[in-house]
Amino acid sequence: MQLLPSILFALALFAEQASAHGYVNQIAVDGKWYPGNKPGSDSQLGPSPIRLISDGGPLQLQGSEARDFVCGKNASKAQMTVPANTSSLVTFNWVGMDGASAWIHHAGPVITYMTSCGSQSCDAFDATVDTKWFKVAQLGQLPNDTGRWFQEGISSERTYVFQLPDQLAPGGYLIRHELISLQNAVAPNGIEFYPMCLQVNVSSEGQQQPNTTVTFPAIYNSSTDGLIFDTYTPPVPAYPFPGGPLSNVHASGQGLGPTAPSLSAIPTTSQTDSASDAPQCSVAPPEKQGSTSSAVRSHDSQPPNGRCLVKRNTGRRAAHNAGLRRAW
Ligand SMILES: [Cu+2]
Repeated sequence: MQLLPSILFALALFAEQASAHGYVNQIAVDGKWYPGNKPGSDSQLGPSPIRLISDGGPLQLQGSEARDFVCGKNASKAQMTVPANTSSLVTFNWVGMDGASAWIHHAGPVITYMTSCGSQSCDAFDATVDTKWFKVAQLGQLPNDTGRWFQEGISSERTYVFQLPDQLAPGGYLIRHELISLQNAVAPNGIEFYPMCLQVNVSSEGQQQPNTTVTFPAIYNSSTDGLIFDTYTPPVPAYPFPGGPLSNVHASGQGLGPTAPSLSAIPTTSQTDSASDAPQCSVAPPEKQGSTSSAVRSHDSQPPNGRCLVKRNTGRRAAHNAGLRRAW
């Protein structure tokens, strides 16, 4: 039965032409939201920790600039570097190009890397020159349906949340967060990359150093796993994530979070150091986690009530035991 995949592929192509893709319009650290500026705009919303890109279209293996694979198209350094701790929850909100509609793509992994800004302040750190990134999180197919993806939850206005590695050494970091869309990846050069970068300053007493790093775009070459993949024709195999294995320094948890507040509801940066710092989503205690089954309901319009699918600093073994492991 080959007809169905062909139709789906045709629909995907149509959707591609009719759409304008998207971007991350705001991020949160432990529930404190920070807006980002619209791609190509000139900082109308003011300073942000999100590196500004020039447009929200996809990067492709052929035809895109090498440097754009680092932090997105023509990414420029951001003015803010926001405070975080080890085990902080970092939340990303993806939207369509109008800044209000939902992210449009359903199929493909969500991968997150970090790199130290070294002795430089992150707002001065040029990531385009041989920067070495370690992979802290990756999220792919739903556990019981390899033809469907957690990204579908993002297209249902859920956020993506991960917990910073618990033994991360202190200092400034860039977080490179990337959606990869596979709806056209049945053909060479059909895969789409949407990387973005966020600047954080981590307070920590940890001292773990990553043992595995990659560079962009070098990691994406003709022999890279997962760049040609058919997510339509069953049985869909397990996805071979590109970007190498998870680093020894990796997230303590990850998952889909609740829908983000609208941008207009976010206090301006001058008002942020108040009691409103409480996390947007209360974190499920380990024994009530149920993370996988909650996450599977990613196409529900309502997220699980106030609940992130990650949990607070109980270590990565507990996170794995709680069911997140299958999503790594
Ligand atoms: Cu697209």
